[in-house]
Amino acid sequence: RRAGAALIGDAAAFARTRSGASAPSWRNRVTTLEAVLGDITREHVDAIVNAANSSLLGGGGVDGAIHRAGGPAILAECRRLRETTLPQGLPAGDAVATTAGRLDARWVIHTVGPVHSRREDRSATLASCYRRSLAVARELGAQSVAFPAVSAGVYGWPMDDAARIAVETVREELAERDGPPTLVRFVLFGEPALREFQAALGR
Ligand code: AR6
Repeated sequence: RRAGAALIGDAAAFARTRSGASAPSWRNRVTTLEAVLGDITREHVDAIVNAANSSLLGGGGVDGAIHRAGGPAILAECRRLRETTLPQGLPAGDAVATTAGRLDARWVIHTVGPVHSRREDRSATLASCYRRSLAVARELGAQSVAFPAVSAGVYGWPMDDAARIAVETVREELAERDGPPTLVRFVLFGEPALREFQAALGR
């Protein structure tokens, strides 16, 4: 279940440590990035990312599973967000946190992926989902974050492309700054999705 792990961040410091130099505090400066097979609602992490829609009021796929498993407290907070700061809903590419209800996590970070289009390149919006979700996670102080394959279900994104954008964006974002999160885990439904994320992690 832990296949596909890769270390990023201060990889050079990590390599130096492994090759026998004195042990600096590289652990604080390295984030583990991994892809696993599973149901994201069963993850024990600080923040679980939800592939929501702009309404924030629930749906199918991973969104439906998160609301079912987490219970009504999540929807209640989403409704409050709609009544207060997000009357128009959450735009594609943005992210916002709520309680995780009964999930074994502290927060759910809701992000809205773009619907895939063959006519228009919306990859910047998909990348923004990962960037904004990590920014929200960092503001909360989340040490560990689990992502699903945003936009790769109902929203129609080809899995290879979705995986490449996810991995490249998270890598870039983590390399740009120190500190948490120290674990980013992609939790995938099915072997084909896992294979694409592992391939992207290996590049
Ligand atoms: N754990 C991990 N991955 C899952 C789970 C789960 N429990 N359930 C599904 N997936 P989707 P989208 C995978 O459709 O494409 C909703 O109705 C799934 O196999 O959930 O961003 C929202 O309300 C796929 O690989 O999200 C929106 O209206 C990936 O998660 C719309 O769908 C994403 O599939 C968002 O569509």
